[in-house]
Amino acid sequence: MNGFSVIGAPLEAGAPTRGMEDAYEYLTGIGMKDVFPSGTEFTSLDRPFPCPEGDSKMKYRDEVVPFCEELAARVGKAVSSGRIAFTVGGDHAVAMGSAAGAARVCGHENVSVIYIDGHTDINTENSTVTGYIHGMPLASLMGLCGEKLTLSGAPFLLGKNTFIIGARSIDEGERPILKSQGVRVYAPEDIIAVGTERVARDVISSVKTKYVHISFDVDFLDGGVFPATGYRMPGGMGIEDAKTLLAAFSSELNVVSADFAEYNPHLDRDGKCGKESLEIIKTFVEGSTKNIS
Ligand SMILES: [Mn+2]
Repeated sequence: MNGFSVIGAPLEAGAPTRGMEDAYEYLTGIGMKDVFPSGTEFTSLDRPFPCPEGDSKMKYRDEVVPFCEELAARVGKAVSSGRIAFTVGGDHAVAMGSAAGAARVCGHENVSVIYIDGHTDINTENSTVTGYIHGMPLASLMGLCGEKLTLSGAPFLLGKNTFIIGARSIDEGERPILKSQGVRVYAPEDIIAVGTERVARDVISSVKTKYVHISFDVDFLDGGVFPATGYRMPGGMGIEDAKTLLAAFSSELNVVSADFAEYNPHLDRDGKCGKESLEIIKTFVEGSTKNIS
């Protein structure tokens, strides 16, 4: 790869809470551009035009899906020109678009997704409890959702190339999907048992594809450590764990695109989580820079 394209993805219709839409603008305001090397492109998608909630099993589908199509096109364009596409969400439904964009360029059987998240995000419109699309991006990418929740050209991802790290909230309806697709899941207790570095090694040696997409949701972090997100949950990991994983993956794998999702600056009263977000992003950038020529 020869540089970075940072893409703002101001989407919040995929989630029940408001405010993630402003993350790109907020992080830019506190110095995100300084975290990336000179020559980095910075662009943002426009906010989606508000649509009615619609089908209760795929809320705001008419807002989320076209937005993700556009994001996929932007990410695809960056990756095909040799740039690492770094998507700043937005709610985690953005992964439906960003990973699809990478897979369209690289080939769906050639991309692994490392999904660092407190949830497994593999619901379909049939299994969902909440109806919000940010709980469905992995299922959509694998082509397990119906036509209305599927971007053109799917499937974009195989279960055997999918690794979820940090999940501690798994819906009953997601368990059979994870199992049948052969997705590997590392819960916080699995990480604590062997250490974060060991989990990083294990995932790196298990990746069999030429290309990798990394998707980071801030609710991987413990809700007490990082409260600036809509779904605060206890039992999560720490900032250092996030850095350890991102440093290892970005420097040792051929990462073509990545997401940073679900940071909500409106819930960040003292600005601490914003600063930590930049630290986490910086770790990824420094690791990836080793692979840039
Ligand atoms: Mn998520």
